[in-house]
Amino acid sequence: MDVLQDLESRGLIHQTTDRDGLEKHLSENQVTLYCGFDPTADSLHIGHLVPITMLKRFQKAGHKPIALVGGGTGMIGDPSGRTSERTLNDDAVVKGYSEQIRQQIAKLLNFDKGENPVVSRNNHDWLGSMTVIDFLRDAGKHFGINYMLAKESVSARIEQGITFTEFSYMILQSLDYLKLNEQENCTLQIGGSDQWGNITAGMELIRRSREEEAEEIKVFGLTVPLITKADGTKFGKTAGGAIWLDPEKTTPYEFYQFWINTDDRDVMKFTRYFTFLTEAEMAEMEEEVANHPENRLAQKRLAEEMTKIVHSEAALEQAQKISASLFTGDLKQLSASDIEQGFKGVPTFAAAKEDLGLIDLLVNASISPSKRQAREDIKNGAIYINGERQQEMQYVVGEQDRIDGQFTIIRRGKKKYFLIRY
Ligand code: 545
Repeated sequence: MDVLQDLESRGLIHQTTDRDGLEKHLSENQVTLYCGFDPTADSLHIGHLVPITMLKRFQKAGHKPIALVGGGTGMIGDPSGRTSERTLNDDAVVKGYSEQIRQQIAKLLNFDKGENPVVSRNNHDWLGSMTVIDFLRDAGKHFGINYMLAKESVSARIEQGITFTEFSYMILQSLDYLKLNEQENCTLQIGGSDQWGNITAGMELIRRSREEEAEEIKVFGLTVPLITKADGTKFGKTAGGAIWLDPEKTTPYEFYQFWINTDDRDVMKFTRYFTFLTEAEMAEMEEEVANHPENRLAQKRLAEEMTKIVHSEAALEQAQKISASLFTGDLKQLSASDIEQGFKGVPTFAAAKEDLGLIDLLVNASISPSKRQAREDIKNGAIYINGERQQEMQYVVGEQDRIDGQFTIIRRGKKKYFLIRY
């Protein structure tokens, strides 16, 4: 199966320019393609995984992907898909984010490894030193104002307002495509559906500025769909915010749990979008969802694949261990690092490493509202220390209850957890 057919069967193609021409182009050539990422934050989130894995799919099919970090464009701000003007980030902030984003993509795509490695470029290298005279003479002359006004990214903002800065953004992205086309024979740009206008603008600039050249220049664009969910809510957002790829912002356990919680109606779609599983493997999963949805095997498989791709085998094992412990309530084998991940966001009480009566601890840590209630809770068997019920009224919480010397986990009732941190 050729790469476009694979992408199509996975539902990964939203739009392409000249579909038949692109198919031919990809079957006859080793194609250099690129996707750009602006450093607007210090981390990518799971929404960015589709275009990133897309670069990998092309690489696996023998083509040559470029991951472009927008160190230059990130200084300006893409109006595409946004209803209001962005605030500009400082030079140093953009530089810092660029490096963080580059490293993140490097980890996912193994830069410079193998026969047709993914390579990275930073458009600050050419946009940063371009003079305003060159910009207006060489690039600006190829862009009619009517053409620019008709672009969705601009027309959608006319009422709200758009500055000349953001209005000009499409020219910068177009210059990148021209640059990569001239210097590296890049002939395909990919991106999310919000990037269609910028991608086609770049193709237009290439055609116009290289029209005198003998051979006919063929360039293409391809966009991936926006990810939607069956229940209509936004993909990739939870009550706690975005699901980041940075393990410091979203722990591998939280990341794993996010995929575990996928709706039955979405699980196969996401598996097709995000993983590299084969048709046969996915057919098996699909049967599981249809016949034994209660086992959630498809969700488990998706969560496993994604945690391995984004984090590591070791991170996956840890996430599974934490999940199993929390499910069974058996918390004894958890390490301090497991607890740190698994109990992020749980009410935490800082205590000194001293013996303390259980009743006092429950009140001090606001686990029970009063001493009377604390006694009641203990008597009723509602209090668990590190997963074990404690019904002794005079129990003293001490050294033996400190996991790795750092934590005691208290549970009140069925699933209200509290953390004592020493
Ligand atoms: C810059 C210069 C180019 C080509 C592309 C660009 C970037 C492009 C853009 N893309 C988005 C983006 O988001 C921030 C990521 C890092 C925190 O704004 N103008 O940079 C997203 N992109 C991936 C997909 C996207 C898009 O990186 O294309 O659709 C999201 O899925 O929004 O020469």
